[in-house]
Amino acid sequence: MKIIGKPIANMPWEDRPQGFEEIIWRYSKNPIIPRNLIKSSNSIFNSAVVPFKDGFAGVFRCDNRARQMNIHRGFSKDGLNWTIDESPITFVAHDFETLATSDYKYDPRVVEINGRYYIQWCNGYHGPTIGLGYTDDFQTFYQMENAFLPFNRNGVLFPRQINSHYVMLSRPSDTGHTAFGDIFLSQSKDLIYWGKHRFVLGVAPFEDSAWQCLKIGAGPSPIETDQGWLLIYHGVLRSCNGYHYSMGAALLDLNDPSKVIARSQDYLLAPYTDYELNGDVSNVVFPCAALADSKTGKIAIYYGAADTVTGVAFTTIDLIIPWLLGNNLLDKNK
Ligand code: BMA
Repeated sequence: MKIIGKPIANMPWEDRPQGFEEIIWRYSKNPIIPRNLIKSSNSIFNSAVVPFKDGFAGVFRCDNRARQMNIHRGFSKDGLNWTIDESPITFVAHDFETLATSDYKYDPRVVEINGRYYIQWCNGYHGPTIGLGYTDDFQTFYQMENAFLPFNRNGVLFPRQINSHYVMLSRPSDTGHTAFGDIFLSQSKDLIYWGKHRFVLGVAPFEDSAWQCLKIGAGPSPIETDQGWLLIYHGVLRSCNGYHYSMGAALLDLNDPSKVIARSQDYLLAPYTDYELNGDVSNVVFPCAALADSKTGKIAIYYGAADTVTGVAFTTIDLIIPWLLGNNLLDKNK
């Protein structure tokens, strides 16, 4: 099984602990980013990273001590130790027509497409919708038009065009703590006008897979593999004590990613550790980025924990794909 894409020279990594049988394991020094890494922050979580030059760059969700939500730039040599700017990213308008307003920005994703780094985030514009911007150098950042009307969250671009279209996943929602939500796909020739909307993945029946029965949303930019697009996503369970956020995986058709080949019945990772169980919002793991090394098949998933800190978990393509195909919810429903 193969990851299709560039090799990552200094891939962040830690071997699976001896005797540990699970297909995913947390970094032993988690959380890699404490809530107060910068002076102004209340919490740093749900953040995205990308290989950049001889190391890594990232866009981090930093909620400040007025509990305003914004996104900040960061750099790292090894993908594990980060420096993050004290001030939020300032965007300039992509063109004179662009409406570059944001009441807030949160839950960023970053993906490189043909040498340009595209940032997607939840943008406050008369309610949450999908903000879109780009940078070529992580110095100057441009904001484009919002991709969709409010209300929408979890906008996630694929790392290349498919059939000559940019492709974005999103999760139409409402103004608040949306108690519903499925994943849709939209296409664009120019990253401005979006259409050809298709349903991709819905919530699962409670009795089959309760961790993803209330709402779901795409996580990192999908990883291209020889088996299909590997999508890591979050799913939500409503318990008697509030929402629980876990992560799972799906495999989408390479040529038509609205077609689902497999989705995991079991969760991949759920809140187990203290920093996932306890924080500003308890019981949350929320993936927003993955580094995938085509040379070794190693995958590092970056996720927000309890809406407070950021952690990393590791797996490999040879572990996750067989697990997914052997644990396919779609087979159970045949
Ligand atoms: C979602 C988003 C995420 C957050 C999660 C858990 O609706 O707001 O940013 O991590 O809730 O609170």
